[in-house]
Amino acid sequence: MMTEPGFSLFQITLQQRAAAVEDLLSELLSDRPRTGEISRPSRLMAAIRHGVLNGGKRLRPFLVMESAALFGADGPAALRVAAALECIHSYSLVHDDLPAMDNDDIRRGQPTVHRKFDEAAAILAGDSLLTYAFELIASEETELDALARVTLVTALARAAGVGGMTGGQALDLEAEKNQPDEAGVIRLQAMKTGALIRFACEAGAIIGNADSKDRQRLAEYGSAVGLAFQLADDLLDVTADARDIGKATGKDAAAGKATLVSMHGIEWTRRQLSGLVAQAEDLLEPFGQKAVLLKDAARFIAERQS
Ligand code: GRG
Repeated sequence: MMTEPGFSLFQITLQQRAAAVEDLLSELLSDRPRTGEISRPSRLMAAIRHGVLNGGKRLRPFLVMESAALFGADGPAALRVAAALECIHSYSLVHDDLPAMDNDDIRRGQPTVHRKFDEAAAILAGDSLLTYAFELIASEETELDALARVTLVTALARAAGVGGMTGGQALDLEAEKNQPDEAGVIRLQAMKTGALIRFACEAGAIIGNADSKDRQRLAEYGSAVGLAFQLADDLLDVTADARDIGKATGKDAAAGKATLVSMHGIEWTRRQLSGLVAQAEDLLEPFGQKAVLLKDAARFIAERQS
């Protein structure tokens, strides 16, 4: 493929994958009731669309699609799983922004869902996205055999649940009071943000019917990238301007929350990020040229500015 001047193949592919998943999400989240539904309340649907179709980077869908591409499986089934994962990610942001959690007014440069609508709408939008994600994967419209769909549903439920994202969020809320040590911070981050990113990469292997060795390799790549993602996020909280990243900054320090950046400093964090990128690249070595965009993704996530 020819690349446009100034844009890398990675950036172009990220945009193309994002556009494809957004097209599918627009269709899936329209006001039109789908088979088996009685109706779709229009204000709730508007709140849901505001939470999902408002300009995210779509990194998790990209990771699903590119991991599936390693096994020649980046077709419609992978796109539906990618869309389902973005529904869960978006729900987590909508709920995380609520007054009872992080109490944020701006997300992706726009008013948060509870600010534009109200708290009840934000809670229901998140609940709806969570359940819809599982329907999307389990549905017979997803062109995968039943075992693959059940395997994906199980892995996603674990990643999003008490042993993953929601458990990590609970530990994170406690962290402001009980100041976890380094191992505690790494564990809570692996749960809160790492688990969904790990799932994104492992999902590609499940969709592609990969053997257990390759599935494990992709999951480990996802863990390295997940940790890098969170470290980069903590770094941005210290170094970035809120206008540039479309959300509030300086929140960790204001909340007295320990992060690896507050424990070890900016230079240590940058060295760790380089080490995680190298680890991610090593894990992808057996896939050769096919994995070049996933290697770029690891670097992009570690060096991201938003
Ligand atoms: C409330 C159930 C529940 C869980 C919340 C993931 C999470 C757990 C909260 C998000 C809070 C937060 C800002 C965490 C930092 C890492 C993160 C998930 C950032 C946002 O993800 P991006 O950068 O966002 O991929 P976009 O907007 O590009 O989709």
